[in-house]
Amino acid sequence: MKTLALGIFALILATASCKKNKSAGKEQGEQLPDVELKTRVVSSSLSHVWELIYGPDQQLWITERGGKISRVNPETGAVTLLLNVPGVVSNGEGGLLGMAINPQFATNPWVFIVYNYNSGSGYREKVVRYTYTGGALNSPMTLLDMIPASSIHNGSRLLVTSDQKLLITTGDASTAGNAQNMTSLSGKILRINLDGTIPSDNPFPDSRVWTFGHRNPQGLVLVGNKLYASEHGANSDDEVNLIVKGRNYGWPNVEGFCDKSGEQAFCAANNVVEPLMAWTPTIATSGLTYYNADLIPQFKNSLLLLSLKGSKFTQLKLNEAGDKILGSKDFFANEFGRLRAICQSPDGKIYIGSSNGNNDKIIEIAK
Ligand SMILES: [Ca+2]
Ligand SMILES: [Ca+2]
Repeated sequence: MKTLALGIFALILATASCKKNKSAGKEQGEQLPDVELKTRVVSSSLSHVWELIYGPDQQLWITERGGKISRVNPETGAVTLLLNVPGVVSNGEGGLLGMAINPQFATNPWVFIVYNYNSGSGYREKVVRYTYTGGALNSPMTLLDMIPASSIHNGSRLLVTSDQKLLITTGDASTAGNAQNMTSLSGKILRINLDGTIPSDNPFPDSRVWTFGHRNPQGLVLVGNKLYASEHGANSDDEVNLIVKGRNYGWPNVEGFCDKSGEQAFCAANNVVEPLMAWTPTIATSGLTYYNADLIPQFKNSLLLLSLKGSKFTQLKLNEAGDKILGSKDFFANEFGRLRAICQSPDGKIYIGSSNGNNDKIIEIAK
């Protein structure tokens, strides 16, 4: 009798543990092993580092939300101001936000930025292309303007693909319903040509929309032909998504997975894509990159994700196919405050930028 009772008890324990692991696997992933990392403060006394790019000139190119674009020497930390972008209006989370450099910089030295401004009809967002000549940013050309903006939820991560298209994330600009409105530029991932025109192979005719149903995506990275984005949830469900052309990502009808009864009906009717991973409580997911360098072997084939509220750096190990997150591991929790911008050098060093608003830093991470 005693043996039977013990056996049943063990079975219950095993079932409970199995269930727990399954749920943890879906929401947070399995715990990955720890990695010893070295950090070095490259620069400090910055303010809200929003974008950080390892440039073709081996310098770090950064934006600060107040309006400055600078180049930072990754060895000495010396900061050289390139441009105080005219017309930038900082309001809450708005200001000078994302930046991208043309991967074909030697042919066309274009630098793309996205920022908030005051239009005649209110606070808006625009995407502008500059040309880097003679050590300066010249010839601004507006590619897209009048994107709805707000003091919150302005999206604004930029990415130029190898086939010379510009991807732009936009937030819902605090009008949640616009994320499902195909005529609004809000709550979308947009795709345009590098002169601002609409590519002929976009999923919806004469539309810049690539995907929709996003709340506030602030991380974007392309790995081969797979595009990943991070986005902020409301009171639950921050997400990392695999972005598929023309698809609906659910907001505001669906938060995170299609797991509530109202959500399930909407998901079935609208072919909603569920996230690869969701975080509740929220951590305010932001900058996202992909790591596959030899310098830190444990990070190979991983997404690296920063968070603002979570104030940490999270490794998300991908499966071989890149369509599942196998596990996660947090680093630097509360060590540098809110973290938003991330990039890496060709030799595998990682750079992150903080966004506290006071004495913000660029930190180099190596092994
Ligand atoms: Ca979603
Ligand atoms: Ca849900």
